[in-house]
Amino acid sequence: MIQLYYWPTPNGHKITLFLEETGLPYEIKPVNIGKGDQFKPEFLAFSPNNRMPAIIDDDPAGGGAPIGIFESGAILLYLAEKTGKFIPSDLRGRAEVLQWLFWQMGGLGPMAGQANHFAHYAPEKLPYAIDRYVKETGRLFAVLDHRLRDREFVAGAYSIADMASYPWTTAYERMNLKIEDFPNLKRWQDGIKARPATARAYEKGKQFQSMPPTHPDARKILFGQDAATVRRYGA
Ligand SMILES: N[C@@H](CCC(=O)N[C@@H](CS)C(=O)NCC(=O)O)C(=O)O
Repeated sequence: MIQLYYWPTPNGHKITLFLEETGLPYEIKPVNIGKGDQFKPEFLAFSPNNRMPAIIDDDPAGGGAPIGIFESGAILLYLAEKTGKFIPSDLRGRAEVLQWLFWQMGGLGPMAGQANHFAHYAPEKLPYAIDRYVKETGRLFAVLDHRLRDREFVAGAYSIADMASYPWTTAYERMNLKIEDFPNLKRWQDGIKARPATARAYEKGKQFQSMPPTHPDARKILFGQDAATVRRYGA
């Protein structure tokens, strides 16, 4: 059984997309990030970055002690290797998927996250920051759109590279982007949205109610973190 430490955000959705596609048994352990569950010692013990998603696999290949994993890209890769699904086994196919997975982890996710932050959550509207991150997110959307001009999915068949990127493209309006400017991306998005596993994954998230990140209590927890926050772990 996979214990999934989860909250319904784009990074959380990546993992339920995978688990619903494969039917691998899992149990959701909610991590209400607006209330500070990411700082609970039992969570930090295997997810030291105080971010979700994270998993514990009680039944790792070859037996032995349960394995805990944090970072959504590492989790997707671990689960793909565990099941032999959504990543090709040949050298070239695997390299294609991995480069697009890492592209999402190092680029699209962080940039879209900052675009959203400065457009909606920053206490001051900082034109330079908004412009910088919206432009970069738009550039990354265009890279994905161009990639999808002559293929159905990002890298061969539907894979963990698609699952990583999809949740970061659906909230394009919050990044001040127009989906009509990215027609190939839109076609790809529509195809993923129509998959029954995608519907199930997003449905799973609806049972968890988030306090808006703009609520003063949530804002303090989510946007007030610094080095001292980490040094307090285990105190
Ligand atoms: N690189 C990490 C990022 C995870 C991340 O940023 N998670 C957010 C929600 S999407 C979180 O847990 N935030 C809690 C916090 O900021 O304290 C991953 O891909 O797993």
